[in-house]
Amino acid sequence: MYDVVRQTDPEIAGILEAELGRQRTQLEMIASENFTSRAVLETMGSVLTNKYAEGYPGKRYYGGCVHVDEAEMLAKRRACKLFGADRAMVQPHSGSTANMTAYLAFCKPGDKILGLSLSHGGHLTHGHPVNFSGLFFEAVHYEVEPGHETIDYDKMREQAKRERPRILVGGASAYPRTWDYEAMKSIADEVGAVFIFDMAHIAGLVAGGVHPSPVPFADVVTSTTHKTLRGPRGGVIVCKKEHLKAINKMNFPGIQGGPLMHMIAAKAVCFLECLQPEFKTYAQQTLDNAQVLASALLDKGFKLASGGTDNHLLLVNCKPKGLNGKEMEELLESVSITCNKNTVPFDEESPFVTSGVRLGTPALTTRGMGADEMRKIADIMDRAVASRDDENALVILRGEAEEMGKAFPLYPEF
Ligand code: DSN
Repeated sequence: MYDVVRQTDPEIAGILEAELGRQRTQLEMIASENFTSRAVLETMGSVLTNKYAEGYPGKRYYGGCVHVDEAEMLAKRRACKLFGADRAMVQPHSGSTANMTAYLAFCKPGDKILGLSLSHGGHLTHGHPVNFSGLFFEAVHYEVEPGHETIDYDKMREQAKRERPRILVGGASAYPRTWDYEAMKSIADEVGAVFIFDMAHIAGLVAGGVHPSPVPFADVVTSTTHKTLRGPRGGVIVCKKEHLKAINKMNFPGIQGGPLMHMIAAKAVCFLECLQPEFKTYAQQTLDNAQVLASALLDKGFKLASGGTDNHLLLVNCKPKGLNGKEMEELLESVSITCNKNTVPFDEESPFVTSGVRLGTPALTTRGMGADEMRKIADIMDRAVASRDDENALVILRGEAEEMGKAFPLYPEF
């Protein structure tokens, strides 16, 4: 593997080999990560990277766009089919630029946006003060409720009526529950706001038909393509027909320059894969695995934000086990389980320490793992916590985790 790179740049080839080894060895439980197919990888590494194509299919600022036009049209058509959407725009380089495009298509700098607070599971681009969304706009936030740690839509309505935001944003990076899209649309309508839903985390579950879809309700839906969708790193927007013109214009020339045509073609491959019956099975298994993992962790005395999950991720409050999130992340890495520290609702620790970790099942489900492996992971976590000061015990647990990984080879043909 990487023979050509090795001839040109042995240092980078070494890094590629090492990262492939790490991905094969550790149990990947970062909820936003996944493993793409070889077809997606091959398309990303294709000659389409050489092409400039500012503009949109049929209306470019460069010649020679006949083939990239076909790729972009395929990606757009497939995204619409996959999500039952009127229109799709597949050029966003990332979820962040997709959100920036969506906001600026409807808002002017200084306008008000209302989204879920980052510390309650939201995302940086939903109005955090250090992000463009908090710098450009006047951002206000809703939160989850103490106790059940879910969103109260009556409170959201009251807040929206008080604040009169121009945009109501839904979606999250660490919220394990489903959303009431209908309530959010009626709140947005009542206060004259645009309803934008960022489904980056749950898009694959939505595509697989195992999670309710925001598409019939939201004016605009943004997403990344590399999380549960299992595609290339990038963004996508689907929207009602009447909004496409504003979305197109804001993405280019408003925000981005030349589209990444190799990534757009890889998005087309991803959407085709997601349209296959096997993807429904994958999405269901991702959900089932999260359920099994949640109940196995609860049985072992772990505390989960909101008491469980309706999607692919779990937010574990580590404090009852005597650790903070940073310590738990490090402990799990020492037994070859990769996850990320994460604030839990009403966290008293800083974002660099946190009280929790976020665990997700998409990547391990791609490797073929199921209920037995989820129970085994809960067991390894429990034993790791119990023997966290015993280096020998941790070495044994790391061996168990890595053995489990070996039974589900990753990119065996490389
Ligand atoms: N960084 C992503 C996540 O981990 O959820 C969101 O953009």
